[in-house]
Amino acid sequence: MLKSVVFLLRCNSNRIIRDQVRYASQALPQLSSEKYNVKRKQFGTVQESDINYFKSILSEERVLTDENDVLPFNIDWIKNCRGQSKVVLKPRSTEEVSKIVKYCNDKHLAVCPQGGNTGLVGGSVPVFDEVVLCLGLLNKIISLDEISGVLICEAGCILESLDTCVRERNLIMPLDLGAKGTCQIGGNASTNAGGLRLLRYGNLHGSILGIEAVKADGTVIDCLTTMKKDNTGYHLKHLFIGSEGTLGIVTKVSINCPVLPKAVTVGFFGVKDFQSVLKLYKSAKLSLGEILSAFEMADFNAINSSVTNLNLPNPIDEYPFYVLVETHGSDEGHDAEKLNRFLDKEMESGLIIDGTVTSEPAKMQTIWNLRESIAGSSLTRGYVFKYDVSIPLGNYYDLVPMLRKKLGNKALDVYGYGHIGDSNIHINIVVPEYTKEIGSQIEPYVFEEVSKLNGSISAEHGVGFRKPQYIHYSKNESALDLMRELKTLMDPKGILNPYKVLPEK
Ligand code: FAD
Ligand code: 2HG
Ligand code: ZN
Repeated sequence: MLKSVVFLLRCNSNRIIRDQVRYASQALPQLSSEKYNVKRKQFGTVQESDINYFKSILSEERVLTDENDVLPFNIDWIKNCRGQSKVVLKPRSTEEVSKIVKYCNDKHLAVCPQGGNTGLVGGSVPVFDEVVLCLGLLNKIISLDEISGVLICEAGCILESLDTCVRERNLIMPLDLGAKGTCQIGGNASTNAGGLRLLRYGNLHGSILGIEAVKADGTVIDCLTTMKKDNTGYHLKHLFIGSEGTLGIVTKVSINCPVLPKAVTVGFFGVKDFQSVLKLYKSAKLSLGEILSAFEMADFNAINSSVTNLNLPNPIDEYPFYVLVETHGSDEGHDAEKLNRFLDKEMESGLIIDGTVTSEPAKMQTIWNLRESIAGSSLTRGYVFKYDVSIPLGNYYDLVPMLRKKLGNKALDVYGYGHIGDSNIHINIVVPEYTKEIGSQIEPYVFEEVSKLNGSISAEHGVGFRKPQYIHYSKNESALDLMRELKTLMDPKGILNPYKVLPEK
């Protein structure tokens, strides 16, 4: 039976955001414009008359202008970028978003859309004085069809809250990531977020069935279909998925939710070298088949970073590499048996040196925490250069030892971890502090090497503010020209998220 639920989600991540803000105000990052030597484009500057207009459509309390209130919206999650916006707007509906964007377009005011501000490439914060368009109050679930599994919701819904909600109806969200408690579905759509189970549930170009978005001139594009099949002309939703707020503001999505697995099992294994990780991946696909839902790898330094910096327990001994395998299936005994059989087989073959398999929720959570916490584990040690690349599996790990050798003791730590099933490795380089000198030893070197290996310089986090000048390593000039033509068509004045994604000609 078709069931429709209309209710409001409460934002359960305020605490996380506030903690981050307190830290940010203690140690303000350098202004992005100075750090990266960027020139302001010829946009208008927000005037008092503009603020009055915004207050007239949103009401006083949803227009932030106090410096302290605005500050957290100017700083990104890794505290690498800092913008200089003077105003944050908090619309509550598509109509309000449309009015704001139309007004900004008419007045030539630049706009920076912001979701949960967990992006890792500086795309979510302004560079200069762009108006910050905070989507967090567009947080209503509009409907959930329990039979088809199609959820329709507003862009500001927090991923974890959506997951909690659909779980009550025996469904799950098709994506999961370490930032789930703060990131928003509109931000996920706009970055085409990958995450921990892409291997099983596919990427958002497939899971997102429809999108409602607001163009730069304020036009609302309603492509919010709930149909899995819709071949009526151009597939416009894809323009907004992964375009990082440069082509439009995502206001609603319809998304296909898989069924809640009755049985979940997690294995955590110690492995002697990277070749064994690859062999194990092949073997896991053969042994576990359709129940394999995640295959993650992390080197010793990555796991050690969670263990030593965050005091998290490691359920097994220390090994050069670790592999996390998860299954989603329908029969607990059956799935655990399959995973145990895989463990026994590969312990005997020597691919797995040590391991643990569990279906107990608390134990599974401990293992996932260890993996998901790696991203934030070194942030208190200094500055972390983060690379998010995809490389064909045979060469997947090559860059980590190369970077260790190249940087020597200039780096406090270099580690690699990631989503093997997606050929996506995250390389984190921890240095005492950011300097241009160390930056120039790493970039463009990393991107050149990725390009030589036929990889992508951005597998899942996007291009944002940090990588437009390197996008040519993964996109040729004719592709970039088409991107520019699309941008001009959809946002002729270039007000949406300037300085991001597209390189200067
Ligand atoms: P924001 O950071 O606010 O914005 C990201 C970009 O999207 C910006 O360019 C912004 O302008 C734009 N944007 C946001 N909302 C909208 C909207 N409604 N309309 C138009 N544009 C919009 N990413 C992965 O892909 N996989 C992972 O496994 C993963 N793990 C992470 C773990 C941690 C601990 C952290 C901090 C980040 C991780 N990320 C990961 C990166 C990040 O969480 C994702 O990119 C996420 O999708 C961003 O969502 P957000 O709501 O925070 O968006
Ligand atoms: C992950 O897979 C994220 O944990 C974050 O994509 C990666 O911070 C990173 O480098
Ligand atoms: Zn990732």
